[in-house]
Amino acid sequence: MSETKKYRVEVCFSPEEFDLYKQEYKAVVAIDVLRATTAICTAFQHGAEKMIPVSTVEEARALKEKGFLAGAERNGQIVEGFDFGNSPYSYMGEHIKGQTLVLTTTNGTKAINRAAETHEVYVGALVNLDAIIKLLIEQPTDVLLLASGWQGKFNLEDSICAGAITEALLESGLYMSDEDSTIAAMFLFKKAKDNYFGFLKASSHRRRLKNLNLNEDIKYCLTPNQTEIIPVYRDGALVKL
Ligand code: 3SL
Repeated sequence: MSETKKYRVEVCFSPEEFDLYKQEYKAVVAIDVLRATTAICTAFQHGAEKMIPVSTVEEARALKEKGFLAGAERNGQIVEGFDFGNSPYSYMGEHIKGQTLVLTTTNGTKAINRAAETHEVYVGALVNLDAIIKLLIEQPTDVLLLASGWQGKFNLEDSICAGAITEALLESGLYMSDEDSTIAAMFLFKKAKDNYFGFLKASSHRRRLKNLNLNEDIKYCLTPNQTEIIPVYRDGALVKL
């Protein structure tokens, strides 16, 4: 009796480790819960047409000079001269509707661009958690969940989100996993799922954003399932799937 093939889901804790994982997967979900991928999902929910994720401030500035609305964040703060930083609240409202936006952030846009060199890339966050899970169950594929981390290092919030996706995919019976990083992400999710805000209290990025008076951003970013939109990378820009 032949066993049905299972698809593979694994978690990569940082873009720095991406090369160790990247060969085996057809798709990547890039995750930066605080705040880049949340802000991106929010912009599409508020009518953005496209978003061009760029890795450097210089690239963003060059596109801004060509007339694009552009967001730039470094170390949690708006880079001088840009229209927005990375707060999801900046990406809500009429000014977003129909726009092609440019965005550069400390980690999130770099993770997206890194993965997009070789893979189909979806943008995931807690705000579109169930939509990502539904997509990967309805259209199963070998998928790597790529946490953006912080400056190449592990972070808790992206790992928890990756753990939530993994648990649902494994429960579907369509997927298997093999890596300890994936098991660890699921453990973290199980511990955190009843109170993300409380669980992340001591986390480095929550503290960093709190010190910048961005507690409302944190609450928004940690509230699951606010949109069904899944941004996908196509030809140099993110669009709605
Ligand atoms: O690292 C990133 O890409 C950002 O999301 C960091 S911040 O939340 O805007 O500080």
